[in-house]
Amino acid sequence: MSLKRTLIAALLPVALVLGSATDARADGYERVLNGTFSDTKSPWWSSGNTPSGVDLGRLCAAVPAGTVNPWESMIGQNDVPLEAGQAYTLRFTASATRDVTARAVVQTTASPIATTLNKPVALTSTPKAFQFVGTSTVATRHGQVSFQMGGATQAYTICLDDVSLIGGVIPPGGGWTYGSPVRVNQHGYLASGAKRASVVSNATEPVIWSLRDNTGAVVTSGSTTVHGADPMSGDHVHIADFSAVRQTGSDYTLSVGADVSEPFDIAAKPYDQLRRDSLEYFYHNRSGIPIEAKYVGTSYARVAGHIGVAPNKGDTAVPCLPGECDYTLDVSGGWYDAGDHGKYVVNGALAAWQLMDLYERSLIRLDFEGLRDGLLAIPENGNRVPDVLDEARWEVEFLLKMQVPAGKPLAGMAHHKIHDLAWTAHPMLPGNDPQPRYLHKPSTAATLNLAAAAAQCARIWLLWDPAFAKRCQAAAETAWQAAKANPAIYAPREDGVGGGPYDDTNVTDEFSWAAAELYAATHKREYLDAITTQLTPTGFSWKDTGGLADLTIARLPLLFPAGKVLAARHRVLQVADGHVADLKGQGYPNPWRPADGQYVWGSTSATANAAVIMATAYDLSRKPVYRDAVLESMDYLLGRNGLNQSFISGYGERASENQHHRHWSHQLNPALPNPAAGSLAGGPNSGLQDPVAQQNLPGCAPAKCYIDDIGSWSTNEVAINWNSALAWVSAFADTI
Ligand code: 9MR
Repeated sequence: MSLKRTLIAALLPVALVLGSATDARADGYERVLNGTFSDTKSPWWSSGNTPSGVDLGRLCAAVPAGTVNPWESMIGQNDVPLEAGQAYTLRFTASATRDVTARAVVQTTASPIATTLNKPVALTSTPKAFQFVGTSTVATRHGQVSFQMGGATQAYTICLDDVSLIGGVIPPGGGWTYGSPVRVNQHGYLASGAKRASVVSNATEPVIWSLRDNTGAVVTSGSTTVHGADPMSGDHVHIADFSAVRQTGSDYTLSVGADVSEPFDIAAKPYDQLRRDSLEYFYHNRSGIPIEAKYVGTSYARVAGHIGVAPNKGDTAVPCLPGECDYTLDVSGGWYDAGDHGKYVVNGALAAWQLMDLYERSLIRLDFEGLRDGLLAIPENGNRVPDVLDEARWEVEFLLKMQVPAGKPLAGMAHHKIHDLAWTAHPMLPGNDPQPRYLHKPSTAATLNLAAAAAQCARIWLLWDPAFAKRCQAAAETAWQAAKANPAIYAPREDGVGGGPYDDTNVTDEFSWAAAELYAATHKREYLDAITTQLTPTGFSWKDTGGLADLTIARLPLLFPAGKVLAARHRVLQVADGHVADLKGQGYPNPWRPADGQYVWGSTSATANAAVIMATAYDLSRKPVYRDAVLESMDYLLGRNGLNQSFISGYGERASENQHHRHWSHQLNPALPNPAAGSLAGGPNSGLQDPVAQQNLPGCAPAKCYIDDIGSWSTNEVAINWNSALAWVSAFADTI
């Protein structure tokens, strides 16, 4: 506990005695979310045998008879923050359809369990208000408030309302410190590239910085330029520029007064390992194949997931959701999307496309490393095919399996996704997932993304495996025809239980992107005419793929009419200029700046994809400004940001290590590993959609809405489309 907090804690009883009206802490801070059940149950849950729902603004649950222990039938809320030594007051109103005694509990859930309070509650049919006080012996972000009804001899219904837990001295969203105000790329700077740091300082005049080597000797000094207020982080920022230093070395530090940055390297090739680690992320997350210790080491090795072996219910013969089709498909293989075990065609196609694009860039720029068989620790690393293509093929094979078979309704369309019926608990190794899995109905967006990736596959694999290329081409053209015949089948936003929705109701962009790839593969006029979108400052994402048409055209100047190529190149440069301006206009070097000031879910991928566009501009123009901006974007991802946080696990002193993932769950079970090195966290997200973010980040500045906690799926998940962007940029950064 910091001195300041110790003082606050010591003074708290005085404040309570005096009843200070001005001290918000005298009343304590609310620690549960949604205690009034105004319209939704979330984030409250109940045991599987205790179905519950919101009824007239209360949470009511059907308690079964026949259990023995209190905890065998529960209603609860997790991730409630508790502070050691602080008193908490639990209040609620409850009733039951029989006269029963339940228990009200505040405790931690991991052993050894620390109990703040555990009280009997006598319930009748008349709602009654209860109040209990207890003191927490531990500090945790993962306390639990629960109502335990197990042991009932007869079934009954319990209803709860106005649940409140008040206490603690750290305000919600407060108590954050971000370490040194001197913010650097904590991994390392390219010796021949730009080297800048951001310094949080309220000074309105430049301040002196010093660069020290790992002996502590000052290498050089200079003074900052005052950038000023940075609206996205809320910080007042200076910039220190030490680009002139080219001497390689490890553990340099940058200091301003007594403040010292995290250590960093200056290296000739700082990104060679990251380009491989970020690609090996995909092998780690493969479905349908054992992940072998000889490639990943013993702590990451695991059995194959979802190959029809119990307790798995998939993925070798997966039915549709009831009533939606009369067949099953073998959809084994592919990559798990993210922290969940879902597999989604929209996103999978984008990620596979980005890896194939990375390969193609390597081919065109003669980056032999990117073409190397043996680059990665994967089973196919001796098959004389570039490893990055092997990895992409693992996903493309899965995408092809998601197509509706000939002779069936909607033949040629792609099923939108396959995933568990309900969300599985954490931790959960893929092979242990017991949930039934279903194909969800086809969508136009999935069909077109499949068409795009399969067309690109057809072009690229001609060189390596013509038979596979032919299969890809047939799948792509069939998908295109099917999408044209069914141009408006949209995946619903509500379909988000057990898997994400990847919903999208505008597929103009998907048509256009697929058309660009199909034209490159076939040269059929029909496709050329169907390219209707352009790259714009909003770039591209899984939902907005229109800009990718221009990237494909710019990548393949010999395959498109000259007029289209010139226009696409012009737009790439123009959009890249906008990103460079946004990067330079911010206190921390983020080329992505949201027009509405709100950071999005997966914002680090928006940064990485903006860097992809600037990198493409560099490839087209060879202007150093683009190259430097890409490198500075890496600085942002690797720690030069408002949080002093590297979002890439294993890279930097303060790197994300608790990303939301079903089995990289060390935070929940020390026997399991942290995310593998090179895994990109989603990053700051103003939406705060998960309870951990809601508890700990309210009021955050957009660029600071991030918490490295496994429970924060809306700020700290990993995902294939985010790592594909990271892999692309890392490979680029390794070749310039
Ligand atoms: O990356 C997706 C983000 O753009 C959406 O806002 C969010 C909510 O729909 O879903 C994200 O994707 C998640 C997917 O739905 C399920 N697997 C995990 C993905 C990353 O969080």
